[in-house]
Amino acid sequence: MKIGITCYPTYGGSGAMATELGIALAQRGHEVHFITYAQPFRLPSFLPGVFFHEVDVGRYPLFEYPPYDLALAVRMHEVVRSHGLDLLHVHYAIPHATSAWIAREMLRENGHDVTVITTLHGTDITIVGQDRSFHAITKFSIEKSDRITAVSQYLRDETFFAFGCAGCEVEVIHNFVDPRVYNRMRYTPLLRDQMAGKRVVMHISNFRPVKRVRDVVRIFAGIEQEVPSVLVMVGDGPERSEAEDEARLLGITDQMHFLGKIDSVAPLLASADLFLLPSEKESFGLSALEALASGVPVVGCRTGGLPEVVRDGETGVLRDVGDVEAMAQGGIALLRDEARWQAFSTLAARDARERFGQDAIVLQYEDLYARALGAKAPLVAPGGAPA
Ligand code: GMT
Repeated sequence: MKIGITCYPTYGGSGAMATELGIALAQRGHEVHFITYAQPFRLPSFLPGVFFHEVDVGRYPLFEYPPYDLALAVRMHEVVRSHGLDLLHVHYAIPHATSAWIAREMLRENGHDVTVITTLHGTDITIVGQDRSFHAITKFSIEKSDRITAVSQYLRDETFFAFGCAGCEVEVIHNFVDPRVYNRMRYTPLLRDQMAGKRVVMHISNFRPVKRVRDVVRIFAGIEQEVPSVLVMVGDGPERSEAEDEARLLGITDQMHFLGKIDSVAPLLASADLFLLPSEKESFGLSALEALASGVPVVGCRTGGLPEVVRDGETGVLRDVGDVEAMAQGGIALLRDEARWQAFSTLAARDARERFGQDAIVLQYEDLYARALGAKAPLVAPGGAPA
């Protein structure tokens, strides 16, 4: 198949997932075209079967807000025509599903067609899409997609709750992880070796308010009082200074390390003993899955889609949002009991592979593509002949 993929190419779980999917599809013999404003961060410079088409928004003094969504639609239209794409798979509804709809309408004007598949990732439904400025266009664009998927059952339910989407089918296809990459046996635990016998607690995110990074620091402060440990913060974003403030306030700056943005986190996770993800709401929590696959138990909140990923009491500890004390206690209990930690770690890696292994989930996407293409009636030109 010839597949166009559009996603946010900079840091973030939806872009990471879309890129890994594209790479896996190319390895399975498909031709994959990324159409976006920058090369996706997880995409190496060259891979057989993978192509990148940059969207140029252009600049014009009149445009205070250059219309990216229109430039994207035009590029999609162009790439579908010039490369004969079968489908456009867009990740994150806004504005990608809208641009894909425009591109498809433009194609239809000329007797062509393309199948549009939208994967909902999280805040496109739970936050941005529910903003008054975007609600109607999000609902419209979802409903106009040929197929819709959501990365968790929770997100599927939220989509119906927030948008109604009468007559829509939303299939759950979970995020996935490549167990060949996320495997602690594969890497030398360099980070741990530097920490002088202390346990390594880790957080990876884009440091947005939804991640509650102050809670990350508070949970760690509780753990650190009982178990000699360090907190490694990976990523960057608007709330980083909040985390630094909290660390200063609690007097634990020396035990914290901010590594900034790092593309390849699997070698770091191989050094971690505990992963903290106390977000307000995660539709899935891809970073938690990557931690679990690396044999790192997760401490987080029992909201959103995280309980679909982390098994409370078996592969991690889930408590109420904001209950930093309970999350710290859960972490301490695990770090103090080596046999228990080992049991959680082993099951985490196994469960992640069994339920969210890349190969099986990529097959689910392939199956969806085949069904979506099979369901399309061939276009009929005005004279009755196929277009
Ligand atoms: O929705 C977002 O906040 C952005 C998105 C991203 O690009 O990072 O994150 C969402 O998609 C990920 C991949 O499917 C999920 O693992 C994250 O849980 C989800 N984020 C939220 O729901 C906050």
